[in-house]
Amino acid sequence: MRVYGHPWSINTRKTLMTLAEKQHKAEFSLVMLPRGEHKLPAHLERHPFGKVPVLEDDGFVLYETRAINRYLDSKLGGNTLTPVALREVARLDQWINIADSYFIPHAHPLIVELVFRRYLGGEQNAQVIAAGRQGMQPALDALDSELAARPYLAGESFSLADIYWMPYLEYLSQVGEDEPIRRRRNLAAWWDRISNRQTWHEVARSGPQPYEKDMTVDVIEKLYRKAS
Ligand SMILES: N[C@@H](CCC(=O)N[C@@H](CS)C(=O)NCC(=O)O)C(=O)O
Repeated sequence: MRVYGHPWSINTRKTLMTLAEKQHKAEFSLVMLPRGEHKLPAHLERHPFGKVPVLEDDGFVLYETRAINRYLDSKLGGNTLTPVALREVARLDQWINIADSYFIPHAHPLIVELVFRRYLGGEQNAQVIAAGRQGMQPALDALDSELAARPYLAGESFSLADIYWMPYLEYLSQVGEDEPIRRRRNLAAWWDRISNRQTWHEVARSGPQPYEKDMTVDVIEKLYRKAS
């Protein structure tokens, strides 16, 4: 089994976290997004839209993070990340859709400015930052009120829905944008609970990070290219 992706990529991290929870070590092939490798023919053959991650499993090639993670969860042992109960499955889908519709459209541009702008070139856009900060508040309110009722988004156990939110909250926390998380009690408790999982430390807190001072993209290339 092989994952094509980049260790800093938000969507790659969702898949790496799923694999970590399933206690499965896949091969990793670095796709250097900062060098545009995701738009080269070799990668477009795997993913016609030129994105990461892509999963390859014994000749079966799959792209789109949600589909990949569902596949991994069904196929592999380890923790079960999809509930069985009808209403918990519905909640899982609901919270992934809420992220897609009401959170990511605001949080992602904010993270691009605060974390990735320095690798993309150009100046930070203050308007995008302000709009992102403001725009993500209703989704954080909804999270906070929902998490008053249960420990995880789908129900009593950690699931693919929780994983879906993690990379955004991680980057926001690491660049000092954690006040909106901290001031919401249930959200803060949930974030502490899920981000302190050993698996998350392995996926998102070990190795070089894009928000570190003096970090360059070459560091990742040197580290992962020889392993690819
Ligand atoms: N809908 C896709 C989105 C994947 C995606 O946007 N990946 C980002 C990295 S987190 C990417 O490849 N960006 C490169 C680009 O858009 O050019 C999925 O869920 O896998």
